[in-house]
Amino acid sequence: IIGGLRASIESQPWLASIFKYNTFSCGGTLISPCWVLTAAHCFPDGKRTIKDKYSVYLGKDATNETNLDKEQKFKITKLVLHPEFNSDSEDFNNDIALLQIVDSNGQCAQKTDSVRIACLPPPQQMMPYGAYCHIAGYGHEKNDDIPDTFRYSRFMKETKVEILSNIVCERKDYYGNRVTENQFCAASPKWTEDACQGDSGGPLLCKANNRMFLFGIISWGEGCAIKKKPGVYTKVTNYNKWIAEQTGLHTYTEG
Ligand code: 4AZ
Repeated sequence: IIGGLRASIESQPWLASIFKYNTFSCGGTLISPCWVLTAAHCFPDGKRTIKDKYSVYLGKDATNETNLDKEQKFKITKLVLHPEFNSDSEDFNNDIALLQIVDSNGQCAQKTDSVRIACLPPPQQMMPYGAYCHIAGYGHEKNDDIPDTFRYSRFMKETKVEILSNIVCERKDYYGNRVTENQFCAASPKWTEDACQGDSGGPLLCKANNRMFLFGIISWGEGCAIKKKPGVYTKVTNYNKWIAEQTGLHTYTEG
């Protein structure tokens, strides 16, 4: 996360961290005790992914620290990549994946102060264009091109970005036709706050009907915190049906 502040996991208790072998690779969001929503591009081997390579953690303040009182560790029992995600296309359309998780005792996530579920928006919920929404992750804090894990913040950070209309984001000086109807863009007015490398897969949450909902999955962008190059997010409201079909979860409009 560029800009923003360090925060403790209790302020984003749905934030998951995905590790490949023992290296942090992506963020994710807990949407039910047994399911984490993330980005399909976090699994570059696609259907040939070896699930045993991966671990999923919840309740972590920092990716390089272990706090057994707070964190919960899982393996992936099922990896569902969106069937129309194509890592070869440069727009990253359908950059969405579901992970079914289980711990070494055969249990899913347990609700604590540091581990909690994020709500999916109800069906037909409108995108809150113009609203400020929260993003969180353990990714880069500075915009540089060195793809080096040491540049990850390691600490969880969060910040606020404004949801842009697709009309603005599809302008030639923004991303043109590289942004699809399954995506939206978000940025800060002074281009000082953004998601960055290592944040992808993680959440963008907005208030709607006085409650916070998961509207976006951090997906891609040209660099980070660059003028007219906003962060691009997977539009979760386009996938309600797919998520329900894959997980058997329902999204509620009340409660
Ligand atoms: C990445 O590489 C990435 N500025 C994620 C988000 C953004 C850029 C890159 C948005 O994971």
